[in-house]
Amino acid sequence: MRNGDGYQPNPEHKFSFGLWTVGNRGRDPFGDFVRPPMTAIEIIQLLAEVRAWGVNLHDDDLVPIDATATERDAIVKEFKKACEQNGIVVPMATVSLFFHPIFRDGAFTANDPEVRAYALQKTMRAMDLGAELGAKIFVLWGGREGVETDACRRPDEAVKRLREAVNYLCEYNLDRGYGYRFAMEAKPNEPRGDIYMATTGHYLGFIPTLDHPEMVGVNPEMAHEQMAGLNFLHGVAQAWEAGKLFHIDLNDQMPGRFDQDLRFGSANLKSSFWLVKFLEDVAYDGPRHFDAHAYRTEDCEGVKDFATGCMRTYLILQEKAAQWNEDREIRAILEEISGNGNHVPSTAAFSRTGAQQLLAHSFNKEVILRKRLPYERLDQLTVDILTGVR
Ligand code: GLT
Ligand code: MN
Ligand code: MN
Repeated sequence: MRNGDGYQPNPEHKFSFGLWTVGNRGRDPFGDFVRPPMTAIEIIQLLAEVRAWGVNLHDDDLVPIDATATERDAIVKEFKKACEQNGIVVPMATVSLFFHPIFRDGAFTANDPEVRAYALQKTMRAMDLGAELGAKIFVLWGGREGVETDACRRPDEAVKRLREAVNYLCEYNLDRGYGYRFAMEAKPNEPRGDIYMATTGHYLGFIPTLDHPEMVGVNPEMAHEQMAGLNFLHGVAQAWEAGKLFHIDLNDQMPGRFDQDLRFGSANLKSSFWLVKFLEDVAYDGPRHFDAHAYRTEDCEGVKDFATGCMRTYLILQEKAAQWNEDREIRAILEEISGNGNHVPSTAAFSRTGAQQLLAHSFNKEVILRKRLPYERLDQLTVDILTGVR
Protein backbone atom coordinates (compact mmCIF):
# COMPACT_ATOMS: atom_id res chain seq x y z
CA MET A 1 0.00 0.00 0.00
CA ARG A 2 1.28 3.48 -0.82
CA ASN A 3 2.25 5.61 2.15
CA GLY A 4 1.03 3.00 4.61
CA ASP A 5 3.92 3.90 6.92
CA GLY A 6 2.77 7.30 8.14
CA TYR A 7 4.09 9.58 5.38
CA GLN A 8 0.53 10.31 4.40
CA PRO A 9 -0.23 13.59 2.60
CA ASN A 10 -3.04 15.64 4.10
CA PRO A 11 -4.71 18.86 2.97
CA GLU A 12 -2.79 20.76 5.67
CA HIS A 13 0.46 20.06 3.77
CA LYS A 14 -0.92 22.00 0.81
CA PHE A 15 0.70 19.73 -1.79
CA SER A 16 -0.24 20.77 -5.30
CA PHE A 17 0.59 19.75 -8.86
CA GLY A 18 0.08 21.53 -12.16
CA LEU A 19 -2.11 19.94 -14.82
CA TRP A 20 1.03 20.10 -16.96
CA THR A 21 3.13 18.13 -14.45
CA VAL A 22 1.22 14.90 -13.87
CA GLY A 23 -0.24 15.41 -17.34
CA ASN A 24 3.25 15.53 -18.90
CA ARG A 25 3.45 12.98 -21.69
CA GLY A 26 7.21 12.65 -21.87
CA ARG A 27 7.92 14.49 -25.10
CA ASP A 28 11.38 16.05 -25.27
CA PRO A 29 13.28 17.98 -27.96
CA PHE A 30 14.51 14.68 -29.42
CA GLY A 31 11.59 12.33 -29.02
CA ASP A 32 7.84 12.15 -29.16
CA PHE A 33 5.16 11.44 -26.55
CA VAL A 34 5.47 8.17 -24.64
CA ARG A 35 2.28 8.39 -22.57
CA PRO A 36 -1.30 8.73 -23.77
CA PRO A 37 -3.08 12.02 -23.05
CA MET A 38 -5.06 12.38 -19.84
CA THR A 39 -8.06 14.68 -19.65
CA ALA A 40 -8.12 17.38 -16.98
CA ILE A 41 -10.83 15.37 -15.20
CA GLU A 42 -8.65 12.23 -15.18
CA ILE A 43 -5.80 14.27 -13.75
CA ILE A 44 -8.04 15.53 -10.95
CA GLN A 45 -9.02 11.95 -10.17
CA LEU A 46 -5.37 10.89 -10.13
CA LEU A 47 -4.48 13.76 -7.79
CA ALA A 48 -7.30 12.79 -5.44
CA GLU A 49 -6.11 9.18 -5.51
CA VAL A 50 -2.57 10.14 -4.46
CA ARG A 51 -4.00 12.49 -1.78
CA ALA A 52 -2.81 15.79 -3.22
CA TRP A 53 -4.54 18.97 -2.07
CA GLY A 54 -4.50 21.25 -5.08
CA VAL A 55 -4.18 21.59 -8.82
CA ASN A 56 -2.72 24.51 -10.77
CA LEU A 57 -3.18 25.29 -14.41
CA HIS A 58 -2.27 27.42 -17.36
CA ASP A 59 -5.22 28.76 -19.34
CA ASP A 60 -4.34 26.46 -22.27
CA ASP A 61 -3.99 23.35 -20.06
CA LEU A 62 -7.74 23.45 -19.56
CA VAL A 63 -9.28 25.52 -22.34
CA PRO A 64 -7.98 25.22 -25.92
CA ILE A 65 -6.49 28.53 -27.04
CA ASP A 66 -9.17 29.22 -29.67
CA ALA A 67 -12.23 27.83 -27.83
CA THR A 68 -15.46 29.80 -28.16
CA ALA A 69 -16.99 31.38 -25.04
CA THR A 70 -19.64 28.64 -24.92
CA GLU A 71 -17.05 25.87 -25.19
CA ARG A 72 -14.95 27.52 -22.52
CA ASP A 73 -17.85 27.84 -20.11
CA ALA A 74 -18.81 24.18 -20.52
CA ILE A 75 -15.22 23.02 -19.90
CA VAL A 76 -14.86 25.21 -16.82
CA LYS A 77 -18.16 24.05 -15.40
CA GLU A 78 -17.23 20.39 -15.76
CA PHE A 79 -13.76 20.98 -14.33
CA LYS A 80 -15.14 22.84 -11.30
CA LYS A 81 -17.52 20.00 -10.64
CA ALA A 82 -14.72 17.43 -10.81
CA CYS A 83 -12.61 19.49 -8.40
CA GLU A 84 -15.47 19.72 -5.93
CA GLN A 85 -16.35 16.03 -6.20
CA ASN A 86 -12.73 15.01 -5.65
CA GLY A 87 -11.97 17.56 -2.93
CA ILE A 88 -9.24 19.28 -4.98
CA VAL A 89 -8.74 23.06 -4.79
CA VAL A 90 -7.19 25.44 -7.34
CA PRO A 91 -4.76 27.63 -5.38
CA MET A 92 -2.82 29.03 -8.33
CA ALA A 93 -3.46 29.88 -11.95
CA THR A 94 -1.06 30.97 -14.64
CA VAL A 95 -0.92 31.81 -18.32
CA SER A 96 0.96 30.19 -21.16
CA LEU A 97 2.94 32.93 -22.85
CA PHE A 98 5.48 30.51 -24.25
CA PHE A 99 3.86 27.68 -26.22
CA HIS A 100 2.14 29.35 -29.13
CA PRO A 101 4.52 30.38 -31.96
CA ILE A 102 3.23 33.95 -31.72
CA PHE A 103 5.45 34.27 -28.64
CA ARG A 104 8.62 33.34 -30.50
CA ASP A 105 10.12 36.76 -29.69
CA GLY A 106 8.65 36.97 -26.19
CA ALA A 107 5.30 38.14 -24.86
CA PHE A 108 5.36 41.24 -22.62
CA THR A 109 8.83 42.11 -23.93
CA ALA A 110 8.33 41.23 -27.60
CA ASN A 111 9.26 43.89 -30.13
CA ASP A 112 5.86 43.75 -31.86
CA PRO A 113 3.34 45.89 -29.90
CA GLU A 114 0.55 43.66 -31.21
CA VAL A 115 2.14 40.62 -29.59
CA ARG A 116 2.54 42.57 -26.35
CA ALA A 117 -1.13 43.57 -26.40
CA TYR A 118 -2.19 39.99 -27.17
CA ALA A 119 -0.06 38.74 -24.27
CA LEU A 120 -1.89 41.13 -21.94
CA GLN A 121 -5.29 40.11 -23.28
CA LYS A 122 -4.43 36.42 -22.88
CA THR A 123 -3.21 37.01 -19.33
CA MET A 124 -6.35 38.96 -18.36
CA ARG A 125 -8.50 36.11 -19.66
CA ALA A 126 -6.37 33.62 -17.75
CA MET A 127 -6.90 35.75 -14.63
CA ASP A 128 -10.66 35.62 -15.24
CA LEU A 129 -10.43 31.84 -15.53
CA GLY A 130 -8.32 31.41 -12.39
CA ALA A 131 -10.61 33.70 -10.39
CA GLU A 132 -13.61 31.65 -11.46
CA LEU A 133 -11.87 28.54 -10.14
CA GLY A 134 -10.99 30.20 -6.83
CA ALA A 135 -7.27 30.83 -7.36
CA LYS A 136 -5.70 33.61 -5.30
CA ILE A 137 -2.16 33.29 -6.62
CA PHE A 138 -1.27 34.14 -10.20
CA VAL A 139 2.13 32.98 -11.45
CA LEU A 140 3.96 34.74 -14.25
CA TRP A 141 6.79 32.77 -15.82
CA GLY A 142 8.37 34.61 -18.70
CA GLY A 143 9.79 31.59 -20.47
CA ARG A 144 10.06 33.34 -23.83
CA GLU A 145 11.04 36.75 -22.44
CA GLY A 146 14.63 36.60 -23.54
CA VAL A 147 17.06 36.46 -26.42
CA GLU A 148 19.40 34.45 -28.53
CA THR A 149 21.07 37.68 -29.61
CA ASP A 150 21.11 41.01 -27.78
CA ALA A 151 21.03 42.68 -31.18
CA CYS A 152 17.23 42.49 -31.10
CA ARG A 153 16.57 44.98 -28.28
CA ARG A 154 18.25 46.77 -25.43
CA PRO A 155 17.74 44.72 -22.28
CA ASP A 156 16.69 47.76 -20.23
CA GLU A 157 13.87 48.26 -22.73
CA ALA A 158 12.73 44.72 -21.90
CA VAL A 159 12.70 45.59 -18.21
CA LYS A 160 10.56 48.67 -18.91
CA ARG A 161 8.09 46.66 -21.02
CA LEU A 162 7.82 44.00 -18.36
CA ARG A 163 7.16 46.66 -15.71
CA GLU A 164 4.48 48.26 -17.85
CA ALA A 165 2.76 44.89 -18.34
CA VAL A 166 2.82 43.91 -14.67
CA ASN A 167 1.56 47.36 -13.65
CA TYR A 168 -1.30 46.97 -16.11
CA LEU A 169 -2.21 43.54 -14.72
CA CYS A 170 -2.13 44.81 -11.14
CA GLU A 171 -4.64 47.49 -12.11
CA TYR A 172 -6.82 44.88 -13.79
CA ASN A 173 -6.64 42.79 -10.60
CA LEU A 174 -7.80 45.78 -8.56
CA ASP A 175 -10.47 46.79 -11.03
CA ARG A 176 -11.98 43.31 -11.06
CA GLY A 177 -11.54 42.83 -7.31
CA TYR A 178 -9.88 39.44 -7.82
CA GLY A 179 -7.55 39.75 -4.84
CA TYR A 180 -4.71 37.96 -6.63
CA ARG A 181 -1.13 38.03 -5.48
CA PHE A 182 1.23 37.77 -8.45
CA ALA A 183 4.22 35.44 -8.13
CA MET A 184 7.05 36.05 -10.61
CA GLU A 185 9.05 32.97 -11.59
CA ALA A 186 12.64 33.30 -12.74
CA LYS A 187 14.70 31.02 -14.95
CA PRO A 188 18.14 31.66 -16.46
CA ASN A 189 17.71 29.94 -19.83
CA GLU A 190 15.66 27.34 -21.73
CA PRO A 191 13.69 27.75 -23.88
CA ARG A 192 15.52 31.01 -24.70
CA GLY A 193 19.29 31.24 -24.90
CA ASP A 194 19.09 33.83 -22.11
CA ILE A 195 15.91 34.71 -20.24
CA TYR A 196 15.52 38.18 -18.69
CA MET A 197 15.10 38.09 -14.90
CA ALA A 198 17.40 35.09 -14.64
CA THR A 199 17.06 34.50 -10.92
CA THR A 200 14.70 35.10 -8.02
CA GLY A 201 17.11 37.82 -6.90
CA HIS A 202 16.58 39.69 -10.17
CA TYR A 203 12.86 39.75 -9.47
CA LEU A 204 13.36 40.87 -5.88
CA GLY A 205 15.16 43.87 -7.33
CA PHE A 206 12.47 44.50 -9.95
CA ILE A 207 9.38 44.27 -7.71
CA PRO A 208 10.00 47.44 -5.65
CA THR A 209 10.00 49.43 -8.93
CA LEU A 210 6.35 48.50 -9.63
CA ASP A 211 3.29 50.66 -8.98
CA HIS A 212 1.86 48.06 -6.56
CA PRO A 213 4.86 46.22 -5.11
CA GLU A 214 2.76 44.78 -2.28
CA MET A 215 0.72 42.80 -4.82
CA VAL A 216 3.75 41.11 -6.38
CA GLY A 217 6.10 38.47 -5.00
CA VAL A 218 8.06 35.53 -6.33
CA ASN A 219 7.63 31.87 -7.21
CA PRO A 220 11.14 30.45 -6.92
CA GLU A 221 11.70 27.10 -8.63
CA MET A 222 14.35 24.80 -7.27
CA ALA A 223 15.56 23.52 -10.64
CA HIS A 224 15.75 26.98 -12.15
CA GLU A 225 18.19 28.28 -9.55
CA GLN A 226 20.15 25.03 -9.60
CA MET A 227 20.51 25.28 -13.39
CA ALA A 228 22.38 28.52 -12.74
CA GLY A 229 24.56 26.81 -10.13
CA LEU A 230 22.95 28.81 -7.33
CA ASN A 231 22.00 27.82 -3.81
CA PHE A 232 18.20 27.63 -4.03
CA LEU A 233 17.71 27.90 -0.29
CA HIS A 234 19.46 31.26 -0.20
CA GLY A 235 17.14 32.73 -2.81
CA VAL A 236 14.09 31.33 -1.06
CA ALA A 237 15.26 32.65 2.30
CA GLN A 238 15.84 36.12 0.88
CA ALA A 239 12.38 36.09 -0.67
CA TRP A 240 10.87 34.93 2.62
CA GLU A 241 12.70 37.58 4.61
CA ALA A 242 11.39 40.23 2.22
CA GLY A 243 7.82 38.96 2.65
CA LYS A 244 7.79 37.91 -1.00
CA LEU A 245 7.58 34.12 -0.95
CA PHE A 246 4.08 33.91 -2.43
CA HIS A 247 4.49 30.44 -3.97
CA ILE A 248 7.19 27.81 -4.51
CA ASP A 249 7.96 25.29 -7.25
CA LEU A 250 9.59 22.17 -5.85
CA ASN A 251 11.46 19.73 -8.05
CA ASP A 252 15.07 18.75 -8.64
CA GLN A 253 17.83 19.16 -11.18
CA MET A 254 21.38 17.97 -11.74
CA PRO A 255 23.78 20.87 -12.31
CA GLY A 256 25.03 21.45 -15.82
CA ARG A 257 22.19 19.57 -17.50
CA PHE A 258 19.16 20.43 -19.59
CA ASP A 259 15.98 21.41 -17.73
CA GLN A 260 15.11 18.13 -16.02
CA ASP A 261 12.15 18.90 -13.70
CA LEU A 262 12.95 15.82 -11.64
CA ARG A 263 10.92 14.38 -8.79
CA PHE A 264 11.46 16.42 -5.63
CA GLY A 265 14.47 15.21 -3.65
CA SER A 266 15.62 12.76 -6.29
CA ALA A 267 18.90 14.45 -7.25
CA ASN A 268 20.07 16.67 -4.39
CA LEU A 269 18.75 15.16 -1.20
CA LYS A 270 20.77 17.34 1.15
CA SER A 271 19.76 20.63 -0.52
CA SER A 272 16.17 19.40 -0.48
CA PHE A 273 16.52 18.73 3.24
CA TRP A 274 17.76 22.25 4.02
CA LEU A 275 14.93 23.65 1.96
CA VAL A 276 12.23 21.62 3.72
CA LYS A 277 13.78 22.45 7.07
CA PHE A 278 13.67 26.15 6.20
CA LEU A 279 10.04 26.08 5.04
CA GLU A 280 9.03 24.20 8.19
CA ASP A 281 11.15 26.34 10.55
CA VAL A 282 9.61 29.58 9.28
CA ALA A 283 6.14 27.98 9.09
CA TYR A 284 5.66 28.82 5.39
CA ASP A 285 1.97 28.23 4.85
CA GLY A 286 1.60 28.69 1.10
CA PRO A 287 1.14 25.90 -1.42
CA ARG A 288 3.95 23.35 -1.80
CA HIS A 289 3.77 22.94 -5.53
CA PHE A 290 5.65 20.17 -7.31
CA ASP A 291 6.58 21.50 -10.74
CA ALA A 292 8.14 18.32 -12.03
CA HIS A 293 7.26 15.35 -14.16
CA ALA A 294 7.80 11.60 -14.28
CA TYR A 295 10.75 10.04 -16.07
CA ARG A 296 10.12 9.46 -19.75
CA THR A 297 10.40 5.74 -19.10
CA GLU A 298 7.21 5.69 -16.98
CA ASP A 299 3.69 4.69 -17.88
CA CYS A 300 0.55 6.07 -16.20
CA GLU A 301 1.07 4.01 -13.04
CA GLY A 302 4.59 5.39 -12.90
CA VAL A 303 3.15 8.91 -12.91
CA LYS A 304 1.40 8.05 -9.65
CA ASP A 305 4.69 6.75 -8.23
CA PHE A 306 6.26 10.04 -9.28
CA ALA A 307 3.59 12.20 -7.62
CA THR A 308 3.49 10.06 -4.49
CA GLY A 309 7.29 10.19 -4.34
CA CYS A 310 7.42 14.01 -4.38
CA MET A 311 5.09 14.25 -1.40
CA ARG A 312 6.58 11.29 0.43
CA THR A 313 10.10 12.70 0.22
CA TYR A 314 8.86 16.06 1.49
CA LEU A 315 7.22 14.39 4.48
CA ILE A 316 10.27 12.25 5.24
CA LEU A 317 12.47 15.34 5.14
CA GLN A 318 9.98 17.20 7.32
CA GLU A 319 10.35 14.46 9.92
CA LYS A 320 14.15 14.57 9.61
CA ALA A 321 14.05 18.35 10.07
CA ALA A 322 12.13 17.95 13.34
CA GLN A 323 14.68 15.34 14.46
CA TRP A 324 17.53 17.71 13.54
CA ASN A 325 15.97 20.54 15.53
CA GLU A 326 15.56 18.33 18.60
CA ASP A 327 18.96 16.65 18.49
CA ARG A 328 20.80 17.52 21.72
CA GLU A 329 24.28 17.45 20.24
CA ILE A 330 23.20 19.65 17.34
CA ARG A 331 21.52 22.08 19.70
CA ALA A 332 24.62 22.29 21.85
CA ILE A 333 26.79 23.03 18.82
CA LEU A 334 24.35 25.66 17.55
CA GLU A 335 24.41 27.35 20.92
CA GLU A 336 28.17 27.24 21.07
CA ILE A 337 28.73 28.70 17.60
CA SER A 338 26.33 31.59 18.07
CA GLY A 339 28.94 33.01 20.46
CA ASN A 340 28.74 34.96 23.64
CA GLY A 341 28.20 38.60 22.81
CA ASN A 342 28.24 39.90 26.39
CA HIS A 343 31.45 41.88 26.12
CA VAL A 344 30.85 43.22 22.65
CA PRO A 345 29.83 46.85 22.16
CA SER A 346 26.26 46.98 20.84
CA THR A 347 25.91 47.46 17.09
CA ALA A 348 22.14 47.02 16.96
CA ALA A 349 21.31 50.65 16.25
CA PHE A 350 23.61 53.45 15.31
CA SER A 351 24.27 56.24 17.78
CA ARG A 352 27.19 58.64 17.87
CA THR A 353 28.23 57.52 21.36
CA GLY A 354 27.81 53.85 20.41
CA ALA A 355 30.02 54.39 17.37
CA GLN A 356 32.61 56.07 19.58
CA GLN A 357 32.59 53.08 21.93
CA LEU A 358 32.94 50.69 19.00
CA LEU A 359 35.88 52.70 17.58
CA ALA A 360 37.57 52.65 20.99
CA HIS A 361 36.99 48.96 21.64
CA SER A 362 39.97 46.64 21.50
CA PHE A 363 39.30 43.20 19.95
CA ASN A 364 41.41 40.27 21.12
CA LYS A 365 41.85 38.33 17.88
CA GLU A 366 43.80 35.55 19.60
CA VAL A 367 40.88 34.80 21.92
CA ILE A 368 38.33 35.09 19.12
CA LEU A 369 40.32 32.67 16.95
CA ARG A 370 40.44 30.06 19.71
CA LYS A 371 36.65 29.61 19.59
CA ARG A 372 35.61 26.34 17.99
CA LEU A 373 33.52 26.22 14.83
CA PRO A 374 32.83 22.49 14.59
CA TYR A 375 30.98 22.54 11.28
CA GLU A 376 32.47 19.22 10.19
CA ARG A 377 30.80 17.49 13.14
CA LEU A 378 27.58 19.46 12.58
CA ASP A 379 27.41 18.46 8.95
CA GLN A 380 28.21 14.82 9.72
CA LEU A 381 25.40 14.76 12.28
CA THR A 382 23.15 16.00 9.48
CA VAL A 383 24.35 13.22 7.20
CA ASP A 384 23.81 10.67 9.98
CA ILE A 385 20.24 11.88 10.43
CA LEU A 386 19.55 11.91 6.70
CA THR A 387 20.92 8.42 6.19
CA GLY A 388 18.91 7.13 9.11
CA VAL A 389 21.83 5.92 11.24
CA ARG A 390 21.15 8.50 13.94
C1 GLT B 1 6.62 25.43 -17.51
C2 GLT B 1 7.84 25.83 -16.73
C3 GLT B 1 7.57 25.99 -15.29
C4 GLT B 1 6.60 27.07 -14.97
C5 GLT B 1 5.25 26.81 -15.48
C6 GLT B 1 4.38 28.03 -15.24
S1 GLT B 1 5.20 26.23 -17.07
O1 GLT B 1 6.39 24.07 -17.37
O2 GLT B 1 8.87 24.86 -16.92
O3 GLT B 1 8.74 26.19 -14.55
O4 GLT B 1 6.45 27.12 -13.58
O5 GLT B 1 4.20 28.78 -16.36
MN1 MN C 1 10.96 24.33 -14.62
MN1 MN D 1 8.00 26.28 -12.44
